[in-house]
Amino acid sequence: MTMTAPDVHDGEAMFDALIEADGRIEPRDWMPDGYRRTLIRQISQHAHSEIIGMQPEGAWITRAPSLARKAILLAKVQDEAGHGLYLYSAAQTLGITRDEMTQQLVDGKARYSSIFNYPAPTWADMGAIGWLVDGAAICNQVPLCRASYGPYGRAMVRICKEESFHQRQGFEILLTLMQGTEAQREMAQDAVDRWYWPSLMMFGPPDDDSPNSAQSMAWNIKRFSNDELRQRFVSMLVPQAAVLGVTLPDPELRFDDETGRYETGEIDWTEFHEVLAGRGPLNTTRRRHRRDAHEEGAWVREAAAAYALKKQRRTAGEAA
Ligand code: BYC
Repeated sequence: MTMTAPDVHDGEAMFDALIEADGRIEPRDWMPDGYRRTLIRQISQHAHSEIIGMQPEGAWITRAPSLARKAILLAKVQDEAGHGLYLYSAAQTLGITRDEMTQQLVDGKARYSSIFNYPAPTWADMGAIGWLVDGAAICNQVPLCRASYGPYGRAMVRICKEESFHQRQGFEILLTLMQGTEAQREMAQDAVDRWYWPSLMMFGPPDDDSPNSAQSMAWNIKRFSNDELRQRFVSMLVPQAAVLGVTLPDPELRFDDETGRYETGEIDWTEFHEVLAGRGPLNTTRRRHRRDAHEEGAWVREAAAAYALKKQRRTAGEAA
């Protein structure tokens, strides 16, 4: 029997059929180069966002107002490290190494979410980050559990469960502050005022200015457009803001009975593009901090690699 090499066209037909049937693509399956590149871009950016996203909250662990608050915040930041690791692992199945991705981040060649370039000067920022930033993350990420690439979709399932705990802890911080003194209520409102608009920008540019959306939706990576998800997020926020007693800082925000949608004021896309271009309030600080931590942690990676090698040799010696 003669064996023939698998034909690229068979792989392509199989890929197309799987996408058409809303099936899952796995690491060893044939996939178009563009699909692989898109996933590496999105998953690595997502991983970097989780890792850089640890910084604003990490800085509050020692300043949390009680032991219980400290333990909760610590657990949340550890979850984010875990999310980064699942996502780096998912991206590695596509043929890029973790070292390459980290290098791209510290060299300023890789993106991470715009939201993490803003400062977190008060304890209320921990509440606003949880409520708004993790809230936006859930809206964006729940549909990603159904992303066509298996390792990404599966990683997202656990991430989303943890994100929903994060969102609730942020809501609870704000609720406690809003039931406190006048100064605490002002601090909560101020944090909401600062994080609201940047959280809307997390969903990416408007649909008519989103170069990647159409192809990513055709490949079942993205399930909804940037504007659709932003709209879902605003619909979720309005009743929650009423329970909290905070005002969303958009005087033009209103529900349109005809379209059944919330209309928001104009988002400042110039600010978004400035942040993406590296000129946000804290881009340099965030990236420098990550680079320093990477350099200072080199000895830990070397020690772990030496230990793994020693263990491997010992096991091989025992087996011989
Ligand atoms: N920030 O064509 P588009 C978290 C870029 S972490 C920066 O619409 P796409 C958390 C975009 O990359 C959650 N860049 O792109 C962690 C593209 O540039 P390139 C993070 C942005 O990919 C710790 C260009 O703009 N979540 O929750 O179809 C503590 C054009 O955009 C942003 C994810 O990463 C932005 N906001 O859609 C607390 C979700 N928006 O790459 C919380 C996964 C757009 O062509 N990612 N750009 O140079 C996605 O769902 C999609 O990548 C996006 C963008 C919706 C973000």
